Amino acid sequence: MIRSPLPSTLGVGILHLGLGAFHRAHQAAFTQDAIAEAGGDWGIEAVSMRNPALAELLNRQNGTYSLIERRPEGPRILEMTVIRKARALPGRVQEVASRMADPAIRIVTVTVTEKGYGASAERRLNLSDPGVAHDLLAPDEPPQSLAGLITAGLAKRRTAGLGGLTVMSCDNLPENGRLLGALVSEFAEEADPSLARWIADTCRFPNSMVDRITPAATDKTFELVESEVGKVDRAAIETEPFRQWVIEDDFAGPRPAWEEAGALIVPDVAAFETMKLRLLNGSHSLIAYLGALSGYPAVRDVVGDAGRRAVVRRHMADSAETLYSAPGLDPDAYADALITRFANPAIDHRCLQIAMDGSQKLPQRIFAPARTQLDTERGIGTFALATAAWIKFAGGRDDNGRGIDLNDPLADNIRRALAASEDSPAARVAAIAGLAGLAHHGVLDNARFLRATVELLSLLDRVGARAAAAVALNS
Ligand code: CS2
Repeated sequence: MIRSPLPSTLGVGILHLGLGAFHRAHQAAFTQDAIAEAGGDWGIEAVSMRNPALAELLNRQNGTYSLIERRPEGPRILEMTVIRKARALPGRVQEVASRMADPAIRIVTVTVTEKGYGASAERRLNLSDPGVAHDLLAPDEPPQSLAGLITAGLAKRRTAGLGGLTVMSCDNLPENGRLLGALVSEFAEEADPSLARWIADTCRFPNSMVDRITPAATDKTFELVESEVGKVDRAAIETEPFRQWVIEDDFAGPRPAWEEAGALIVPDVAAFETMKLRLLNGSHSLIAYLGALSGYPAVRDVVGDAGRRAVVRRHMADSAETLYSAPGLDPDAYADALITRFANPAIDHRCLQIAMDGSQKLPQRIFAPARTQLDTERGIGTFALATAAWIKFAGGRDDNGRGIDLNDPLADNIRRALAASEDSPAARVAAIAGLAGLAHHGVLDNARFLRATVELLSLLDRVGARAAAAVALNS
């Protein structure tokens, strides 16, 4: 195990919301390395949004955990000590909000996944989100939505007479910082217009592109740490060696020297972000649905199959056509490197993990680039395949008739819509196209896209994912 180089006296400078595996493998690792290189009291206080047991577990370990980098030639285990304290949000919302009024805290980072934002298809507060609805209807009760929590924290900061904060989204959403800033501003405007003005004047919401493939920890993760490090660590996680962080240079105050840890601090992240969302995440979703339908457990199994790998590579090539060029970006080399990362034999990234929350992921991963392909009259085959495979997956049965448990915030509406359309592929596609809250960018209103999706869905029904993928490749 590689020991942490951080001093035990390290102070806290960052409040992080969302203590999942991804944060512990990504921002925590960059921040630990940045402090090791350049110093600064940038320890992290991390908030578990739903899981108090995880916060308790980490606190029992003084915030330390093992990070396993799964390299094809063998694992490397790092001791992580950058998280100085963990907190649990449930039942302690005001306490967490108050942490934003600590002068030592200069940055709030956020990883709450796509659905955690409570945003509508129009990127405004989603009034059908129970947390958002609660906060708007009961402004005197502790907030339940992300925007409500951040607004409450910023209100306390203003009352304490402190300067503004940098609030940085690290989720896989287009213009993630702009989105979070807009939601907070909309919320603050409702609560107190003068607060909204203070936020606009003093706080910053930079966009950032984050990347590190991080499967959920399993018993194998814990067994490896126990045998290599000699202690039980149920907060251990594993990740790939690769990592990338591109951050918009827009801060309200100081920040860690993340560039010393390899992050890129740039004026505009859009080109990096679009490439990553469409090539990596878009392909991930395609792989996840094809894999889950034909019973492949993990991403590496799907790209290990030559036929399916060819479909995925084609999807990357077609997605690359939708990007605008920027200095330093090479989508072709990026795509080749992605295939190698996906095939990493040491990473067991479950298709079902990626397949969840499709209604929140497909808009930016599949529908937005498909829109560009339609507008420029280019190939849409693999985009329609991903859409059809998602619809088939959402129907709840794989190619061998085994049940699939749909995990999606719109699951009830999706199930209802599909149940009403019986077995007809055209009716199922139409039902999904009509789903309230699905940001399909007009793609599911387009005759050419609909035709291709219906055709592929009926192929998936008749011959399964393997044969349908071969047809899409040759279309
Ligand atoms: C994945 C991402 O679960 C998913 O939807 O596509 O978590 C992906 O592994 C990361 O964005 C990689 O950086």
